[in-house]
Amino acid sequence: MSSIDNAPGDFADWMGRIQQATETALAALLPDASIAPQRLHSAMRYAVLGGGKRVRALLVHAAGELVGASPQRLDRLAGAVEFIHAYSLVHDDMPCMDDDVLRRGKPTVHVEYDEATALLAGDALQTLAFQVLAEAPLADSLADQLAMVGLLANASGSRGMAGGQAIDLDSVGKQLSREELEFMHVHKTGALIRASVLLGARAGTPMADDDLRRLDHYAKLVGLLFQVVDDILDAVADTATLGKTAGKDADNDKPTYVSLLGIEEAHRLARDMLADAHAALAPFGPRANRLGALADYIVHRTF
Ligand code: GRG
Repeated sequence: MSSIDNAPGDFADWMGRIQQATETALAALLPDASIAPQRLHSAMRYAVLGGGKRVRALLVHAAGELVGASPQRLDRLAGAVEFIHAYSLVHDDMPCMDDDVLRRGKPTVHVEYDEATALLAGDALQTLAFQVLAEAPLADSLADQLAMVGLLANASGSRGMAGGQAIDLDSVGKQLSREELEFMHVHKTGALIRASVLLGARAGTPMADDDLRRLDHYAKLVGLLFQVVDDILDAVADTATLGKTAGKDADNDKPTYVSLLGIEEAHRLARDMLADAHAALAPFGPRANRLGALADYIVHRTF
């Protein structure tokens, strides 16, 4: 890796390139809106394209670059993860869950289309993610590729994101302990972020067990860190900046890191976790600079 790869400007360039490559890959992997059923395909494209920070895709690529994985494999893996993420946002915004009208600065899918279409678009995006994992070689052996499918399924299902969402829905109006709050967020938000890192890391030269453990530690920290920062942003940022309704957690009486710890302590927790994430990457040296810069980005983002 050249020294220029360590410059902050280089990270911004890299991020822009990966975001663009992700957009292109997602557009190609999605069914065309002219194919029947047009309304459903149009809603799927609306849910996925033209918005989002693509944090999960960036994590797939940064971890994949660490193990020399090909961009083609990483684009596909990033696409699968972003499809799962988009499905979760579509369903989360529906009246039966968070009941929100704004996402990524535009009307939510059930508002722009209708509830039944939003439900189906989320369903179809979820299955498309697994189709994408099944239809091209993404690892050096079928066993390794099957492990990737299992990893994403586990991170998305009742023992991962969907399970975390169930706990979240059940926690409204309740006082959670710090451990309970962490358990909820590790599942709801952390599981898919962790899976993004691990999928990228499995797409190239196999890692030594110790390295994989360190990377997994980083991935868990970043997953939780993402949510701590999300809680802070929900409390302090405005709707226009976030592109989604601000202050929803307090309005809905949801337990968050801010409601539990207060804003100052939540900031301190984020700083401590960021330092731990960098420490977990330290043994990799400059090879892990992108992952380190992504952790910084997750903490310092404004939306
Ligand atoms: C419906 C099964 C199911 C799960 C929903 C992820 C989730 C679970 C709900 C989303 C609600 C939410 C605001 C969660 C907090 C963290 C989070 C996932 C924020 C949105 O992710 P970003 O900021 O979104 O990466 P963009 O738009 O940038 O992709």
